[in-house]
Amino acid sequence: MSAATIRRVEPDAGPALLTEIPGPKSRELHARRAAAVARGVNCLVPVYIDSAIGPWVIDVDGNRLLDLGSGIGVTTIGHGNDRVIEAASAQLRRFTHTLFTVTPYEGYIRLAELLAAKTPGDFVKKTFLVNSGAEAVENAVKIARRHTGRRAVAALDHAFHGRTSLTMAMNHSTVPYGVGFGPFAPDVYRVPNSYPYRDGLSGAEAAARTIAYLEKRIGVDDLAAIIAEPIQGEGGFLVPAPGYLPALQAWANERGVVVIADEIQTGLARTGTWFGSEHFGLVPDLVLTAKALAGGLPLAGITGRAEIMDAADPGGLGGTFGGNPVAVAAGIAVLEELGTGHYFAEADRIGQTLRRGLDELALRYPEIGEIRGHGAMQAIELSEPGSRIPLTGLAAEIAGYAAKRGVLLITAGSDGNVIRFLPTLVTTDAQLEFAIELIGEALALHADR
Ligand code: PLZ
Repeated sequence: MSAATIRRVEPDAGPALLTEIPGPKSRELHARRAAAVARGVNCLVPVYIDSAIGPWVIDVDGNRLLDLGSGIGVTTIGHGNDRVIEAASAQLRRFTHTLFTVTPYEGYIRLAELLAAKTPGDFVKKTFLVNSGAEAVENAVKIARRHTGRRAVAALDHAFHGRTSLTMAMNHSTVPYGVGFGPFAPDVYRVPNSYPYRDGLSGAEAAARTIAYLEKRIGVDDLAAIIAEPIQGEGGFLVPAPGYLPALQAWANERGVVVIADEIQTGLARTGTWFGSEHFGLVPDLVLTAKALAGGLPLAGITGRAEIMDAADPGGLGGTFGGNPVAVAAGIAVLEELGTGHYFAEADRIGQTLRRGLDELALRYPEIGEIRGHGAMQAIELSEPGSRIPLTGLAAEIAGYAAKRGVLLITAGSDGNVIRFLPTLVTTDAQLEFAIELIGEALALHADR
């Protein structure tokens, strides 16, 4: 089925399967992949994609699947958004590369202006553009170190910040992200986070615990920055207790420690606001964007207080492809599209629909320990009934069941026991309800066993 045909399907339509999942053509490609692609590159769903539009991906066997992961939160405004396609195509025809640090172009400046306007905080901001989330984290750390003259960086338990040498050392889970890849970057410390479902602490209590670690294990004199995802993504959509993030911020602000918000998964309308920080009253010094920023083209940004961003000397920041003109054109189009406003309401609607359906499911299945999130970033944590012990395996089982029925769901959680929803903001209620029904069926099958 072509993208043009898909555009005409009824808005509330469900998946349309022509073959079993994965189909014969996908299976053939999967065999070729095994021979050609490195084993360390994982594959969650061995379904090979031919085209994508709105909330749909269409595979090489002609199956139309509902994409509730958006490539881990990237195609937030939907696959194949017209404004993004037109902007990127036009730029593709004008020029594809000059290197902003050699001969610059306006788009980079325009995107920097837009990011300064939309990120939290009413102060003068500047931006630096790179290619990936991990690269944004790396550069935020570089800038914070140069600004403070201090060396240590604190990341939170259950954090995920990337796969480069520095960011690998910042992740909670060394398995699988770091195993065998050491030695790890020094001066990176992990400190306790706020995980209300498991620690039962209030925001103030959790912050006091984190601060005690910062003061004792690192020492303020050496601490350049603390980095936090407002809602921890790969860690399982951990929503911190109210007051936790502002308390950390207040502590850091008083001591000249740079506060970095990793908004790579939470940013850009995903949670119903421009940035996840807004739900928690967090005003970071530096905000990191990637994923949804350019609607699928590789682009990431570090945006923050001008005096911090300007700490690096001319030539200290750069990279061949950072702020690529085509990606930047797409980025501007995404921000303009989000500026139309209706996406924020859609994220709220999606959150409410998911909550309603999942709450109902939780009444029937005690394995659903907690439902949490904001807007179109929701998750369920699966625990042994009657306890908070992670139920490993079931999340993958549910995702596998849903995939066979044409719904792509992704898992998360340091223990792999979380199902996360990151739907495109053009997903309808009926489509979400269908997905929840499938989760119910998978849970019923599990209970029967
Ligand atoms: N910070 C909060 O979620 C990327 C990882 C996919 P890159 N998360 C998806 C995988 O298997 O590697 C992520 C994130 C947060 C940083 C990153 C890293 O962003 O663009 O993947 O480098």
